[in-house]
Amino acid sequence: MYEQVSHSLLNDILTEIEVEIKDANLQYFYTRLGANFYAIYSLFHQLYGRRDDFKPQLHQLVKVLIKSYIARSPSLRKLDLTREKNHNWFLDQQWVGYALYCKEFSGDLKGLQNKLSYLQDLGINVLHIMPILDCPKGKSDGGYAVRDFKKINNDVGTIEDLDELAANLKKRDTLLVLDVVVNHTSDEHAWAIQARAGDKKYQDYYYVFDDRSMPDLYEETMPEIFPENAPGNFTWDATMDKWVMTVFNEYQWDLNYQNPAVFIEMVGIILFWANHGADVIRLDAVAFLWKKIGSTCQNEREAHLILQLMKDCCQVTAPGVLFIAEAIVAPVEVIKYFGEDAINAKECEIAYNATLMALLWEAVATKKSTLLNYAIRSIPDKLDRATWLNYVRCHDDIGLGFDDNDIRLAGYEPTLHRQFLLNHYTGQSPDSIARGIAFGTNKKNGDARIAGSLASLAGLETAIEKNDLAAINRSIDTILLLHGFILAFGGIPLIYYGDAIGTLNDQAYLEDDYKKNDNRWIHRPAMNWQQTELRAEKGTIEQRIFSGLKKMIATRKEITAFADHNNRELIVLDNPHLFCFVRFDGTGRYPRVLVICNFDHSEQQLDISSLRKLGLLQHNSVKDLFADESLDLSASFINIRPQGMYWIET
Ligand code: OTU
Repeated sequence: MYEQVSHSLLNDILTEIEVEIKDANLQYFYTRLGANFYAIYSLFHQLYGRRDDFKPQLHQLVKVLIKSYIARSPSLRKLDLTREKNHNWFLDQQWVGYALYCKEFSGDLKGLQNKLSYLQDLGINVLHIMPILDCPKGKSDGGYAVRDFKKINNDVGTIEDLDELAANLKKRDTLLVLDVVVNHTSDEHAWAIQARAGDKKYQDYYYVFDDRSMPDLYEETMPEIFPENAPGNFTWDATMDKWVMTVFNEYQWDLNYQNPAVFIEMVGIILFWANHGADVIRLDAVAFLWKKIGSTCQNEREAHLILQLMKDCCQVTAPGVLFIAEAIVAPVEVIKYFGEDAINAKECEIAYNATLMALLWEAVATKKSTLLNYAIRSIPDKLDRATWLNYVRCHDDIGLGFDDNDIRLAGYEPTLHRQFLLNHYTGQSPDSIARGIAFGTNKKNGDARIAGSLASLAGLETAIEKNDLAAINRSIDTILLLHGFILAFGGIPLIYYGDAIGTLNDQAYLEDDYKKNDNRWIHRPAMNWQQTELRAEKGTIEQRIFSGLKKMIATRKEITAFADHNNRELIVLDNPHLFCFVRFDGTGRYPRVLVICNFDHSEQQLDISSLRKLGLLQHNSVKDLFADESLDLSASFINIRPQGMYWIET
């Protein structure tokens, strides 16, 4: 949009900057800057307009955008243009993700290159390497306490190693996902060190207070994120002689986005990694970006303005790069991280679907899809140009953050039901063989979350110990069912490292002084490469899971109806153990696919007539793409296998 005030300011800024910049090839940059500048100006003004230094700060921001564009390689600039032409490219069903810790997976970045064939064998083409930036040893929160945002951790390599890896991935048409931990820094970051030394400029990068009066006000309404390990949201710094806001661990200092300098620094860092080949940037803990007294300091409107502004800036310099919002919050809130609309108020193209993840575990525990059915309906429709990151496990805990109303609608009492799930997954109920542990128990309100590897939560560890073949089979079926679900539901499926070979809980963290206080390390083991070899040995657990998953992935990529275009319709069946939805292709050219899952351990009957009334399953023989076999529909019902998954062409 053209608007005089912002445009004439832009002209002033560019006239000054052009004196310094001789790059002639800025045509695409200028058209994008022109297109987005009014939005950038307005958002920056809403956030920082009252400050005396508003203009010089905006000037600095534009300079960062230009400089980052000049540093952007011709091949990445070309990729930006290609993606501009095909802007829905990431909604395609071909994308399948994998998240890993570099050190645990492959030792280092060089080693990771040797493991790409393993990932390709599985069908992976989106690789999320969890934070690899410089962190203090022992005070790293698994990489989420960054000391230097532009330096790779010595343990895993150098920036040249990353560049090489990024180039290798590009050749393989695999997307690279990197983290930018936008909400906080390590207390050993240069900014924190200068703040501690008394530098006012850098104290303003954080939330720093002389005494408890402000912290106490904040604490009245702020929940605790790590109540066991890091109670409270403020930490006393003896050197600085001040309190500093630390929502996560006490060594993770929250950045203060009320200071535009912080915003500009972080935009520079996002663009730095975009220029090192990241196709997608995962923005950590975005719900926390703005703190306000009297609120939970999560999901504040300004947090959204910051993300919109980050997106607008990134689109000027590196428009091909996508953002993932890591916001583990209620569905009505998480949906807002896509932005209000895809053109004027866009934020992140991708968001973690934590609600779906937790609901899937609920369905496994209850063997029913009742809550899943209610709660999925309360996840509002996403924007057209946005997609979910669907996952079963990740490096974090599982929070039981369902909506109380949905739990009640499903016929359960919320507190009791959460307790049931917690008991189930921590192996405390007699009929559960799941083996997780409670994470983040909050003694004040009784809340707790769940840690544990997918396979152990699915009962595999106990089943193997008991040498119970039937239970082993059920666990494998659970693992495949959960993955089948995220591959078919719509969105980018994200597989967690180790899960494709049924990796169990790892107790090694208890021997490590740096890890033993954070039991999420139980599901962050070193990848066992010997075990991966077993995937080639027929009949092994590893082979059954890996080949099952590999086949599902290959099949997903063939099914155009699995691309994510809001092309899903849920179908409610009478049978509470079954979950059913239809995926269709917007063009109507391709067959629809009816997805049916059975969460129960026994066979269930599906009445065909109810589906026929909906215009589905009209023929007497249909193809199940999942098992690659025909299904006979001449009877009035189909028998649905225990924990079975069907992708039926209809
Ligand atoms: C994220 O986590 C990371 O994924 C964690 O590994 C980090 O410890 C944390 O940020 C701090 O950097 O902030 O928006 O329930 O889901 O801490 C959600 C715990 C987060 C995590 C939560 C999450």
